Amino acid sequence: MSPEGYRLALLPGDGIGVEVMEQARRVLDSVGDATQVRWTFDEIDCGALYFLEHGRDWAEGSEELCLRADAILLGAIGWPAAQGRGTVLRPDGKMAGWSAIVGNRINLDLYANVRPVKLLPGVRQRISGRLAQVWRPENVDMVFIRENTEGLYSGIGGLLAPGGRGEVATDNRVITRRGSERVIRMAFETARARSGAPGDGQRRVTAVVKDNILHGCRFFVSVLEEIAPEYPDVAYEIVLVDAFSQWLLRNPEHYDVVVATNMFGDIVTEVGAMLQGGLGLAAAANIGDRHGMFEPVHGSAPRHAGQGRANPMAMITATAHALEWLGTRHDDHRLTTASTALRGAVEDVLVEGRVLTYDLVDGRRPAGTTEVTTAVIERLSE
Ligand code: GGG
Repeated sequence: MSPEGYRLALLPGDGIGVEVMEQARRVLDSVGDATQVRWTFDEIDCGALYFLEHGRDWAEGSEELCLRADAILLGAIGWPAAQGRGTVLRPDGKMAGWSAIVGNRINLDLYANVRPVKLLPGVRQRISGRLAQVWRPENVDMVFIRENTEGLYSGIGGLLAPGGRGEVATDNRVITRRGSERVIRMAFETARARSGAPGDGQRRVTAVVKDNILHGCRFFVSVLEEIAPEYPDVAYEIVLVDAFSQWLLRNPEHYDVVVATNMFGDIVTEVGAMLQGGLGLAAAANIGDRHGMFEPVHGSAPRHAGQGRANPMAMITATAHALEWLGTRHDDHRLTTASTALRGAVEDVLVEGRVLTYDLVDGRRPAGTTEVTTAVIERLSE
């Protein structure tokens, strides 16, 4: 923090990322007015569409702006390739806009991707395309901690002998002791610190792996088994990712803190997002020891982009997480209080159920992105 307040790097990215980032900025302005906290925004154009225009992920100096920011907000990165399937790629085979998302995670050592999954009051899950009328599990309240800098997303690999009959594509999976230890430790610490408890009242860390097949997973499990005895008050279990995917839907109340390597974490957290009412509500925090980057779990949603209909609540909740993280880091109660108030304002709008985007209503006119944010800001200022 500088004497002028907090410096935030805003990375809107592509598609609806740009639309929801505008809403985050409105919310931050409102928090600033209410708390006298001063923000300095560095808004950085980036993403796949930026790449198509400029031949690079973002302008020179953007990496430094992220490095010096007190916190980073990210919208969404990625855009479909013009030739149909797949995403726009850079010449090195990485997704266009990579620097802003995976690059930032690696460069800023944002080693944990923390994704809370909580079914909030007033929210129904969408099943077979319709909002559920009957089934509503109680007490869906868990946190996923996904290793964020290595695994299958470390960017090591490529296409060998392209064009020939001997073509081989490889993606190397990197699992290190350091990378594993720090997310596993964070999982146990989170389980210990969390308020509320899973259905059976037992604090628990669930490790999601495929250790019957993969060396990296066996190693991850062995690291967990070394660390677990330091937390005798927290139970732990090791589950195979395939079995976990069905149990998560069958018995979501069982789960408390779930820890996973990078790609498994990416996939199972989207199942988690459905349990909390969809991607419009799911937020993620990329956390390291010195930096934090906060984003909605959803992507750029090209089908919905430019129509002003995207749900801004995931971005707003990510912003609340950023306020909480900043406030805790700088011992600034104005921000932790604002974070709680912001989460409360989102819940109020959900419970009231009048101003909701298309993903949360059936059979009546949905509200737009801006209207929902206005409703949240109004509750915030009450
Ligand atoms: N806001 C999430 C987002 O932009 N996702 C795009 C994406 O491809 N993410 C990969 C990842 O989260 O590892």
